[in-house]
Amino acid sequence: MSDNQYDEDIDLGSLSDDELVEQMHDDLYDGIDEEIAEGTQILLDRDWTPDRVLNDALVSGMNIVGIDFRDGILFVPEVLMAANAMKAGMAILRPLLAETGAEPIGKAVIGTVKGDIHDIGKNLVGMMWEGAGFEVIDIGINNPVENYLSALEEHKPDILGMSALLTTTMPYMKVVIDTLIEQGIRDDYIVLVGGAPLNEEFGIAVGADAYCRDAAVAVETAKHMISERRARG
Ligand code: B1M
Repeated sequence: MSDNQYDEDIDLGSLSDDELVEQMHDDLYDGIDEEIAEGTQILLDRDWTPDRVLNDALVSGMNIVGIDFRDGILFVPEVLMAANAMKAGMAILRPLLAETGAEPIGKAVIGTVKGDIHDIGKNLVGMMWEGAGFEVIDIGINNPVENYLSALEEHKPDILGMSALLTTTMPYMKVVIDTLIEQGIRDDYIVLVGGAPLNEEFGIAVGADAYCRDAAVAVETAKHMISERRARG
């Protein structure tokens, strides 16, 4: 999106607020983590509140990345770099946000199912959720149902996310959801599933609330389902 040769000469501190935010959107898109960290600090030094920096400079920039990822303009390596740049800004904001009591928009537990060690897609979904303002607890790979249950018990999230990349491991999602049903806690959570071999019919068949084709859809779906659930009371 931006011209890196030109960017090298930019003194971020000399930009107006609007120009700096626009530059940070470009830096997120280009995955330049040092500039995101510097821009974040400059906005804070200009008395921006942490949640304004998060929403106006970082989350809105990440939305642009998410849209271009969904539309096939950006690919996984670029999105991982953008997510890492986002994390550089988040690392500065996280303690300040906690201090000011700004609430995350929701909480999510995510993990790859038992027998499956693929984690790139799961990590991307977790990062994009974080970028959208969710608190994310990533329980890693190769998770038996007991791991999901203990993470749900401990963290009490709004959302349970499961990832599977193998046709041999994706049926395990049903084992997890059936166990939630048996324990009478299925409706306490929004269950979202994803991974390359899955599809919408599979999501319905295993009893998930939704199948998410990619990380951008996972963000849209999580936001939409949380606000629907809260509106219902
Ligand atoms: Co594996 N592997 N692999 N592999 N691997 C696949 C999945 C495979 C399709 C390759 C192939 O044969 N063409 C194939 C599966 C075939 C099948 O089941 N039908 C396969 C196989 C067979 C295997 C092994 C069995 C190989 C072997 O050992 N003989 C083995 C299994 C290991 C195991 O898990 N037990 C294996 C191992 C590995 C590596 C370790 C080498 C490595 C994983 C490294 C890692 O993850 N750290 C690996 C890789 C890299 C792949 C491919 C090439 C790439 C996967 C990937 O990261 N994609 C993959 C081929 C492919 O998919 N093209 C392949 C990028 C990632 C961003 O996309 O994960 O789809 P994806 O995530 C997307 C969406 O799916 C969605 O959003 C993400 C971002 O947009 N999404 C979610 C994912 N999870 C979500 C969760 C959500 C929501 C959305 O929750 C709400």
